[in-house]
Amino acid sequence: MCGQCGCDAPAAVAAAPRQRLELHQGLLSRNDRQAAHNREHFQRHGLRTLNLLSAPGSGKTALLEQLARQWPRPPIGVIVGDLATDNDAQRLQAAGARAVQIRTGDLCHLDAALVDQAFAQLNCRGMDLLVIENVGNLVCPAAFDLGEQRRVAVLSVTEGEDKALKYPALFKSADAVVINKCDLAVATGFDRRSAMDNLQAIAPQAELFELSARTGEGLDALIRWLDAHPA
Ligand SMILES: Nc1nc2c(ncn2[C@@H]2O[C@H](COP(=O)(O)OP(=O)(O)OP(=O)(O)O)[C@@H](O)[C@H]2O)c(=O)[nH]1
Ligand SMILES: [Zn+2]
Ligand SMILES: [Zn+2]
Ligand SMILES: [Zn+2]
Repeated sequence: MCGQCGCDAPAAVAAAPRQRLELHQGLLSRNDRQAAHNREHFQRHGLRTLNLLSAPGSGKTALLEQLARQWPRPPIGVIVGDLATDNDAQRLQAAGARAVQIRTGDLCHLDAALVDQAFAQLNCRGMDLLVIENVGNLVCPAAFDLGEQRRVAVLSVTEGEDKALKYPALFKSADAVVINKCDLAVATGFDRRSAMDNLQAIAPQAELFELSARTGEGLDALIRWLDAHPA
């Protein structure tokens, strides 16, 4: 895990519980100020903004490749965080998105300051949708507001039905949950009813979309939801 969210900072580890709490709260309040700045910045540019979160490999980039092709007013913008490679930005650019990669090194989530730096590199003229693809991780990204309007969590059928129960903070903070890889649901024996019950128990506020980023089936409903919420 990383130092910035406090999960393994030496000072945090050595500190007494109360000091550890204060260190963590200090980091988050600094992030919240930067996030408020980002939010104003995005609004001035007339951008709808999403923070896309999931475990590694759930299909965030695959979903955005389809969205880049099908969004009614292309191009979309993407800020994408990964520990070590530019692979996702290259895939997204090939799909027609304007993509900026943030290489986080050993940092296991994006924070608002990293997003602000990346946004400065993005040409957002003529763009009305900006998606921030977070680092694949179901834990600490949930604690960091990036200045987005909405959060979308992705859960793929290959991960099992209980992820919302195991990682409630992320799912509780989501405005929408995408169940991805539905083309594999039968092959993996995905228990749809159980997954829906778990999501309903943890995240009753979230809109649900079932789709396949591979085939594009079901993406139209997500696009309608995004389109219905202006910047
Ligand atoms: N069958 C199937 N495969 C999918 C689907 N969506 C993604 N995949 C595959 O799943 C793998 C991971 O997809 P990515 O889009 O790289 O996942 P990601 O969430 O962006 O991964 P990280 O950025 O590493 O966290 C790739 O091999 C994709 O082709 C889907 O809907 N169906
Ligand atoms: Zn990705
Ligand atoms: Zn972290
Ligand atoms: Zn700024």
